[in-house]
Parts: sequence; C-alpha cells; structure tokens
Amino acid sequence: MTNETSGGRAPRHEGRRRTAVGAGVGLLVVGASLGFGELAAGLFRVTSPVVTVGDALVDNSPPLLMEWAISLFGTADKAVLIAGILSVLVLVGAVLGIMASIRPAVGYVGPGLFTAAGLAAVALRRSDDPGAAAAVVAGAVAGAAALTLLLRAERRRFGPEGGRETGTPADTGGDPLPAPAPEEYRGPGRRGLVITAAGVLAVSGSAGVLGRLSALAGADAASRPGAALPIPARPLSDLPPGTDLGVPGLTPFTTPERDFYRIDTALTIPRVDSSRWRLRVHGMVDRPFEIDMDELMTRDVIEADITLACVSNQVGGDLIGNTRWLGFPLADLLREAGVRSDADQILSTSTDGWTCGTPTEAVMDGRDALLAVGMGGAPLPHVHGYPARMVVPGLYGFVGATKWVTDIKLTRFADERSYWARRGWGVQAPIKTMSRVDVPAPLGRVEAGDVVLAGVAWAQHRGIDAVEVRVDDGDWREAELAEVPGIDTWVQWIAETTVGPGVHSVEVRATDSTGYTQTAERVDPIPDGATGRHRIRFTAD
Ligand SMILES: Nc1nc2c(c(=O)[nH]1)N[C@H]1C(S)=C(S)[C@@H](COP(=O)(O)O)O[C@H]1N2
Ligand SMILES: [Mo]
Repeated sequence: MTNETSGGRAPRHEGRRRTAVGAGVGLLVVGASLGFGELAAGLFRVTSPVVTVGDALVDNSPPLLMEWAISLFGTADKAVLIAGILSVLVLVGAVLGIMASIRPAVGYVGPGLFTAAGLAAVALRRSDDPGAAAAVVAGAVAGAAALTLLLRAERRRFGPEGGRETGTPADTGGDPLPAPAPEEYRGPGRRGLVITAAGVLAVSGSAGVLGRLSALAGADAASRPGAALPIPARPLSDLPPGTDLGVPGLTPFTTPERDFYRIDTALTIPRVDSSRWRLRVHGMVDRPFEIDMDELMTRDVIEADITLACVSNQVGGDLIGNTRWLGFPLADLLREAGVRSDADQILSTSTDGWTCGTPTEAVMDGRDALLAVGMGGAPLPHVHGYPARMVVPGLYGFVGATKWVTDIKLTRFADERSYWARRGWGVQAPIKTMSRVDVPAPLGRVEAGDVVLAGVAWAQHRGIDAVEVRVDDGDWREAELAEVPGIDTWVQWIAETTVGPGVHSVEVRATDSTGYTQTAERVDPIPDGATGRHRIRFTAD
C-alpha cells in the first residue's frame, strides 16, 4: 500500500493499473470521436466518419480482397467491414492511450490520425458528400477535448510521468513535498479520474445515440418514397393464371419487395430527393440533354415483368428476384439523344459514383430495357434505386441495372471502363441459363413415399424451353413448367417422385429457347457468371 506513494519506484501492479487506465483513456477518446462524429453526421445530414472510411475502403480495395470478402461474408460483408474499422480504432486507441500515459502528447496522434484518415476518405470518395468532412473534424475535436480532460485527471491520479505521483522530487525540481497519506491522496485522485471518465463516456454515448436517432429520423422521413407513379398508356395485362404453382417452399413467381435481394457497393443507402434528381444523357450523341423528374414523367411509360439476377449468384443461390417494373424505355431516351453508331457502351453513373457499362446493342434491340421508377406497383424503394434506376432484361445487374442513376454517357468499351470492369469482371455479361431446386429444401426432411420436387429456372431474354430433373443420379425426366408472361422472367417447375426412407439427391438442368442445355461444368461467378447444376440432398423418413 505505502509503496504506491513512493515516487519513482512504483511496484508492478501500479504500473499495470496505469497501463489499464491508459488503455481505458484511449478507448474513451475513440468513443468521444465516434460519438461526436455521429452527432455531427446526424445533425448536418452527412455521412458518418466510419461509413465514409468504409466507403473509401470498398472503392479502393484490391479486387481480390473484395471477392474474398464477398465470398466469405456474402451480403454481411458491409457489417463485417464496419466491425473491422471499429476494431482497428479500438486497438489503435488503446495503444495510443497507454503511450499517452507516459508521454501525454502522443495521445493527440489519435485525433490527428482520425482527422487524416477521415479527410483522406472524404477526398477519395468521388461521391458528392464533402460535408462529411465536418463530421470528421467534429469527431476529432471531441476526441482531443476528451483526451485533454482525461489526461489531466489521469495525471492527478498517478502523477505526471510513469509511476510518479504529484509532489515527488521529480515534479518539484528536487524539493520534496511531504508525501500525502495514501488514502487522502488516492481518494480524490481516483475519484476525479472515475468521474471524468464516466462523464466523458456519458456525454459521448449520448452524443452518439442522439446522432443515430436524428439520422434515423431523417431517414425515416424519406424511407417510403411517395412520388405518384406515372400511368402506362397500355398497361400490361395481369400475370397469366398458373405462373405461380403455390407449392409450399417454392420461391413465389413475384418476389415481395422485402425479399428482393440487394446488391450494391453503398455502405449507406443513397436517399435521393426526386425533386432535385436530374438525368444527363451525353457523350457520343448528337443531341445531349438533361431532364428532371417532371420532364421525364411526360414521356411514355411502360410495364415489364423482368427477373433481375446478380452475377455473383452461386449455383443454387438466391441473388435473384422477379417483379413487374414500371419505367421509361431507355431506347426512347437514347433515340432522343441520337446515339452515334460507334458508341457501343452506355456508361451509366449513380449518385454514389458507381458506374456500369451496358452494351448499347442490348438496350436498342427492342427488349424492354427500362429507366425504371417503380417496382411491384409502388415507387422504387430507396434501397432499389429511388427515384430511377436501369433494368435491362437478360443482363446481370452489374452491367445493366444502375440504381440511383443520374448520368448516362454514350461511349466505347475500348475507351472507358466501368466500376467492375476495372476490377476484372466481364464486360459482356448476359445472364446464363440456370435452374434451382427449392423443394424439398436442401438437406430437408420429407416423408417417404410420393415427394414433390419443385424450383425455378431462368434464361432471361431467351426463355426456358425445358427443365429436367433426376433423382439419385437416375434418368433425366422432364419437369412440368408453370406459365410465364414472357421470356424475360424465371419460370417455376414441378415434378414428382417416389422414394423410400433414406438420403436422396435431386439434380436439375434447364434448356433455353436456343436449344442450349445447362452445363454440369462448375465455373465461379467471376468474371461473367457461375455455371454448373444445382444438386441437393434430402432425407426421407
Ligand atoms: N448504384 C449502384 N447500382 C447498382 C449496383 C451498385 O453497386 N451501385 N450494383 C448492381 C448489381 S451488381 C446488381 S446485381 C443490382 C442489384 O439490384 P437490387 O439491389 O435492386 O436487387 O444492382 C446493380 N446496380
Ligand atoms: Mo450483381
């Protein structure tokens, strides 16, 4: 006990305690930066520092790293990235906090790094959110302020330097003051530190919660886009009866909005104000133009049933969804602009800087390529591209489905490369003929006897001609196909079999209207879509 007050010869455990307190101070400083960063982000309606850094990392990480992350974490990759950033902050914060307990000035490297990383990320992001810098600075200032308060309290508790207490010879230039009694001294010093720490924690925590709440309130106000939908001159007829077989466990023909897969590089969903939205059509065109939503609404609008699919979808995967889209034929807009014949690429850009290269040919060949404003009878939700996105039947999303699109530039594949093309993905990426078993559920259990087999198959813009299944590697048998409204959607299939108790397999293959039958050869999604056949196992008892 008495050892604790003997200057310069602090026992081990006092050193350890000091290290722990240093780490704690570092964490509190990180907490203050994060809390006030969130508060500023919420109040100023800008991106929070952590998300800004995350966005910059996503956009600037090597393609291989990204693929690895996506393959490992799937659509949870964003949460993992944020968790990773927070872990680094915690680690760096703790280390700097410990160092600052010896050399206080070192602590300020923390807020300095926070500022540097945050501002670099703001600069790297080509998106238009320079205001995010304000949140970075607010966070750094709060961190520095918290550090100053905590260091002062820490010094009162432990003394100015490692293990030494106030009032020791080191502190008073060799003129020793009488050492205070341990209880008297440590009492207020410890209490002061605890009170300061608790205060910093409470204030930063409240700032963080307040920031998140106000960000959520802002998001909520805009969460359900309310714009009135244009009415098509010739509405599409209802889906033909029999598109949905209604088999329990089978993917419904129309994907409910809440189940529609989401894929994009955005860490926070862009919330575009439709009254400020503008679309620019330019590049290799004779009559470049720019329109806003009101002008767009005066054009002819159509409906189309289109199944959208992601190139990253694995065999048997569910990064695919079908709905009825409402939108403006892209071909009409391009004809208005007058596309030059050698412009083979439509390079579209979204508000968040993501770019997409679509073959001009695919948009102009008569298919229902859309600048969509609605899906499933409602305006596009923010997450799916409000107020306007592209949808091109037959092409994977990364080459034809730009969400939050504001810029369409006619160019050449030889001259400009899109976001994913720059990262090694394909340039021409028509959706590959594919099929999936939904029923029985993979690794599911059924009763032995008659068993229903069902699933979906797709070959958008070619159409599915046949689906075959085989059980336990037996003979291929043709499945029955449900109705479809056209060639741009998936189709449900159904078959029956009789099995005894035990483990069984079901394999499926589709043939499209060109006569091509889905290959068994397994190929990875990169660069232009997976191939292979979906085969599941189930148990009958
Ligand atoms: N702005 C933007 N649009 C985008 C993407 C993106 O990262 N950013 N991803 C594309 C990809 S890879 C796919 S598969 C589809 C997915 O559309 P959804 O999220 O509406 O299902 O959006 C496309 N449009
Ligand atoms: Mo995708």
